[in-house]
Amino acid sequence: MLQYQALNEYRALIYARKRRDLFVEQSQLVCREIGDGNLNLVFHIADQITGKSIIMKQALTYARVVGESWPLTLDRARIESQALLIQHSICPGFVPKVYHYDPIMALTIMEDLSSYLVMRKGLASRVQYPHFSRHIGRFLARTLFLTSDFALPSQEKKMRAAQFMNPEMCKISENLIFTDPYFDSETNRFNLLITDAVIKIRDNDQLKLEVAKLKEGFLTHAQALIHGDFHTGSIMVTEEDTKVIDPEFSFYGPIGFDIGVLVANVLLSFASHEGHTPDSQERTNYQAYLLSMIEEIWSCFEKEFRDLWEKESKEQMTVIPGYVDDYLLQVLEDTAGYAGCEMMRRIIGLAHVPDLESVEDPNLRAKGEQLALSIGQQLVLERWQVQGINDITSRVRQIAGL
Ligand code: SR1
Ligand code: MG
Repeated sequence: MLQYQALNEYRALIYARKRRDLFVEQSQLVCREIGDGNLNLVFHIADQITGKSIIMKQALTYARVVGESWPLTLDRARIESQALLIQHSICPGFVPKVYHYDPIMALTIMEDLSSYLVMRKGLASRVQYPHFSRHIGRFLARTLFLTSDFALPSQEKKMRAAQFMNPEMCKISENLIFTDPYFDSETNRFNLLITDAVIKIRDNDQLKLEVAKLKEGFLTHAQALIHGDFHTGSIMVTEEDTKVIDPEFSFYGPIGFDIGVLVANVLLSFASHEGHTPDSQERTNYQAYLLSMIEEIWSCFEKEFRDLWEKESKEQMTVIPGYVDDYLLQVLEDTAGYAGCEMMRRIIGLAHVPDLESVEDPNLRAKGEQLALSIGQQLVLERWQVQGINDITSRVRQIAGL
């Protein structure tokens, strides 16, 4: 194709059929558009004869969730395919394989993960994943440490940061996470039953000052190539396996942002069980599991990160006693702060999470939403007191009355 054109199922099928590296001439392809995200088209294409299948993801020129009135850069498809390649080289098996990238069509063909479940859905059904925390802690440590100044020569790191300048996608996060929720912005929407809580947040100057500081860190702290949208809808799981998808928001940003967004989304699931799981024993058991998951993610991340610091560091200053402890404490503070921001914006901003949206009874939903807002505020305000991951989880227990 010489010119960008948005695909439909028929055109996607024709495109795939031409790729002889993927499908043979006799293949009988079927194609379904399966995208349910906020931004892109996602086609599942399978050969009925061999059973071989692929995913074809195409960026639209606008945000799908809003429509053509919200134009959006096609460059996000390049960012995503290049980030996937880097993540694959650093942490093989933890991201889908990329088979083909077409810059003109803003399209990536990648491994089909249909046998995996979106993590968010698994958590909604109270599934426990025995290997998940270890996998994701390792993924975070490796992708973040090995793209940082500690592992890359100074010039190469700066070239990478330039390669992953992602201004339009960053601007979305700057607005939707760190700005709009704190003003009467027209993009906001929320359950009217929590209006009082929303007004209190907008009137809380101390909270807004802390959010402003976190926003500044997001804007300026180019620590590592972060995923940039590391919620539980960006992770696919089986009982045995974990894959991270969708790094179209990737850029050089603060390490604690990725960990914080993940922690927030586990906590949003925690809050949603106030509405989804009426049996209190069942609810508290699963909520306790979610908190232990957060503790394990952090401890696996920390262990692997310290290991890499010791064995893979190319930065001379990393031998200074106490540096790694100091660095990880700052990452933990950021994790708490960014988790708090992500929790609040998912309740009162534009982009909500299905975990809570699917609670039909507005009163029950409000209960979960209020809990999420309380946790979010405390994480932002009290992040300076956090010394270890247990300080975060015990605070959540206290707020939830567990
Ligand atoms: C218009 S985009 C809204 C949200 O969807 C993405 O997944 C990001 O989380 C973004 O903030
Ligand atoms: Mg996404």
